[in-house]
Amino acid sequence: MTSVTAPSNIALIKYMGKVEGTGNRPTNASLSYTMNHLVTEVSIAALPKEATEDRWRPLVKPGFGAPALSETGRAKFLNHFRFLKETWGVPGFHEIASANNFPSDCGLASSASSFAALTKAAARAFGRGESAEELSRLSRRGSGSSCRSFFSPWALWREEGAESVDDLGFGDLLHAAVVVSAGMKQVSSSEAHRRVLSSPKFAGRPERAEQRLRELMSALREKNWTEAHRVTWDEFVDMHELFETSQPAFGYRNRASKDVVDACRHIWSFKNDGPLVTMDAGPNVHLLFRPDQRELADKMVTHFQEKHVVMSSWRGLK
Ligand code: 2P0
Repeated sequence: MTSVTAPSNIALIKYMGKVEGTGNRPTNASLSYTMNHLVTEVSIAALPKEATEDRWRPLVKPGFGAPALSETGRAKFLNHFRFLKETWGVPGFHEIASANNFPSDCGLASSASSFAALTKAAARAFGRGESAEELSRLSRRGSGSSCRSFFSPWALWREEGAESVDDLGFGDLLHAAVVVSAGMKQVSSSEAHRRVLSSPKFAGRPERAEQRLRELMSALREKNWTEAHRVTWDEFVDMHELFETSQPAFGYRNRASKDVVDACRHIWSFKNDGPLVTMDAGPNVHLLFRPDQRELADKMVTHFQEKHVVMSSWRGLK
């Protein structure tokens, strides 16, 4: 049996919108920070010769919880495994077990860590020697955002697969996710990718994202945190406005998300400093702090914990 883990990642420049019919090729490049504290573990074991199909089960391991995989989610996961076996000419059927080290019902369950871990585990189980870049390209076929989970701390995904970016400043950041809602999403990410194409605001979206990517990478290289904050903020608002102007419109932001985001804006307005703030395709709010902002990070986490669960890279789940 082979077991491996892979981390999740949070995009600061978002993958939102696919070039149709191309196996998760994005309409714009994206840049993410790897959340090495939030991982999926996948194990793969060969089934006896009589087996007629691959199957999935929850992995049981202390500190890990099984992802709440829907029927569609399970099929997507097993389809990706079949794709990998076909690509590598691997015969037979297997049992895949997976679990996350973060609660699966906390609204952070991202497909990124699961598909990256599955791709890595399959490569290990079948004795493959592909590079991280090649595994990233293969993983993209299963779920786009997973291709960025092969590199740390920063990953840049332009088209086929992601690559490492080494010269962005500030070192290891502190990550906190303010979990304002743990419910299942009404609109899946895959559906969101389809629907945003119908928004009138999608016109010019790839250009806006590419422009922000250049601005964010320059800001991080030049250690301009304020500019990195501005660009990151504009980008998540742009993505959520696409959702909210799609046809039919949908949205993930709720009152609690707005309160958390407003509190961050308030901090920035009186301190001229604060965390990078972003939101994924969901209601929860992600914060990234520089290592020297530890005191502020602790204060903000303590404050948000009065009402919400906060998962942080330096204090764990509270
Ligand atoms: C991202 N998201 O860049 C963006 C921002 C959500 C918001 O990638 O259909 O699960 O499996 O390729 O990767 C979520 O979409 O979509 C996502 P598929 P995926 O992280």
